[in-house]
Amino acid sequence: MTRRFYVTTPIYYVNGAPHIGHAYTSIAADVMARFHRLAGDDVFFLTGTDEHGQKVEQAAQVAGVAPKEFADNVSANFRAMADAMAISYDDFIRTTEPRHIASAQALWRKVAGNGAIYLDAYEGWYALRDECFYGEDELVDGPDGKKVAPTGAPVEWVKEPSYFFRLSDYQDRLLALYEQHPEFLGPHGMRNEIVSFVKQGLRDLSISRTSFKWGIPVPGDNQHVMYVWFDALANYLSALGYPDPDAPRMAFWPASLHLVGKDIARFHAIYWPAFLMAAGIELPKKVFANGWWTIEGQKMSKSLGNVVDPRELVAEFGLDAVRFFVLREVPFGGDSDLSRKALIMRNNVELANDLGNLAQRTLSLVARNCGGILPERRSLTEDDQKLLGQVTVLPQLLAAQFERCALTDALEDVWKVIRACNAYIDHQAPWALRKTDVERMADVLRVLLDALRGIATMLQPFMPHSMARMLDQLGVAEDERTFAALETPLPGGRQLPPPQGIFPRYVEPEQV
Ligand code: ME8
Repeated sequence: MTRRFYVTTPIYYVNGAPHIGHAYTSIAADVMARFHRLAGDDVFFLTGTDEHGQKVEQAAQVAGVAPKEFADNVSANFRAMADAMAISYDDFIRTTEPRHIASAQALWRKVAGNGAIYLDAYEGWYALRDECFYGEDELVDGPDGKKVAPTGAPVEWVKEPSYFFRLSDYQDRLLALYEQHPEFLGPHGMRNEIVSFVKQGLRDLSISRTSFKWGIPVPGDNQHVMYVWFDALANYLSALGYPDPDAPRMAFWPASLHLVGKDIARFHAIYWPAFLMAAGIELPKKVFANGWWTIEGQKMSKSLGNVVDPRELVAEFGLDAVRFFVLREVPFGGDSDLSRKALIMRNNVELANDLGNLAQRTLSLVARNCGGILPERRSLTEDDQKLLGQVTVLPQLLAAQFERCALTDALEDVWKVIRACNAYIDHQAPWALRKTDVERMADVLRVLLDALRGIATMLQPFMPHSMARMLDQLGVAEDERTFAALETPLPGGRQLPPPQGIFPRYVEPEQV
């Protein structure tokens, strides 16, 4: 039976331009989506933009345009960024779309119908930058002696009528969820953080605002717009066609994985399951939080002028080198630093040298000594079997790594095989066999070509364009690129195209 895999990115606020942080989560989600497609699963991959709320309203005001027009422009920019990064989303949801508005309102009615919403008045701290309410006890001292949010965001005292969600009723059920399903929330450190936060006690949550208008009207009370997080989280259901039970995409619910940044784990691991419990809707299988990027050791910020547009990096280094770097540099889930030096090093050592050279050496030997024809697979020596054995287990090994969102470990597993191939080619020395034993030379090259096919197949989710080129050069047809297809060796005798370098070494312009 085909398994379904539904993966989401956060929907990004349209208050500013997309940067490498947004691209990061989207790339990781894309790698997961592509991996599951190649594994034969039925995949639905959702991304989009979060367009309501006071933060967006204010950004539009500053720009001097109407919020919808402002949102249209920035949302288009996010979509262009996703396209430039080869994000293979199946749908791009915008929270200003009628389908989303209707769906978020239906979710509200359902939660309210089950008695989990009541009208009262909110009085307390609100951080606009985080679009988040904070308790007095959560505030910390800011640089100028003023209290700020734990994230450093300024807070203001808000007092207005508000609908409340009975979050406090869900404390025990949430704790039971984390306890019974340890896989629901990762990485481990984040899980501990959320568990101890919930254990401290949950207050009911203000879920509507009256002091501004840029939001989805609360059903039955036009004075209120929904709190932007109630609106935003509903996107994961609205894109599937909720509340229509016959909408074909509803079969993808519950989501397999909500990939988010660590800044918004709280909303996804506490509020979202509580809203769903209140609505009587099945819970997502997993929420995983990625770590935070700094730039050359510094926090990314407009005032420091160090905000990196991923498209600029792509123009300089190439798309796949950037996709590879962000997932390779630091174990997925941890914080990472984007430094030019590290990016160039990864590109030159691991892509150009370890993998690119291996392919180039093998393919040029085949071109020069075998007429560019894929040799037959014949009997294998112990060394051959050992190497190919390492390749054969890759799909299974990587499936287990992906299951725990260990994307960096998955890359390391592939790199172990690449290093083994490099040791094998040096040890077997097919260039020397050319003079002494042509048949053995062909066998060695065939083993290397098979290993490279396995490697390139498994790396497709990470580096789709360059691995497609590598598979072209290895004579692997489009329909032979799934993980299952690896079980069938290619027939010998295929004419391979002339080899071409895939990963150029990067040389700093001043050194040229
Ligand atoms: O929070 N490092 O949107 P947002 C790593 N609209 N990831 C980063 C990053 C960085 N420096 N900066 C941003 C919102 N991100 C809400 C989400 S979902 C229902 C609503 C990534 O535009 C990371 O995934 O502030 C983070 O969670 C997300 O962008 C925040 O995007």
